[in-house]
Amino acid sequence: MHERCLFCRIVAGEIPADIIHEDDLVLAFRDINPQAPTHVLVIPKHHIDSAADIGPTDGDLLARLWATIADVADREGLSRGWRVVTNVGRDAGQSVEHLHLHLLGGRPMAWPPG
Ligand code: DGP
Repeated sequence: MHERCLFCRIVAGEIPADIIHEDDLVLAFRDINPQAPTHVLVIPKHHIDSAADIGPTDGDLLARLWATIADVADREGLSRGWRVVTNVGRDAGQSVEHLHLHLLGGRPMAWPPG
């Protein structure tokens, strides 16, 4: 755990969140500032700064992250489609330096994203 990391503190239960899935590897909770009717953040429980820091030993974690996303999308009823975004670094608008996948759905989405 990184003591000053917001998402590590959510994992530790120090900051409340609307948690919709938790297992040994990942946590999923609703974004505090939703950009779509469904906006869920899916994160690894252990600290990784961003997708740029995923390594060759993270295969099980990646599988779990994506399986969780598909399960949450199903539970949220996103049968018309959904989008996953992960921001890396300043230009992409990453504001929390703990890897998180945004699951967005429940409305039509434009492409390219802004
Ligand atoms: P990004 O900009 O890609 O780093 O996304 C960070 C997201 O985290 C942003 O959509 C808002 C969300 N967020 C920030 N602080 C909190 C919080 O305390 N609780 C929850 N649930 N979400 C948060």
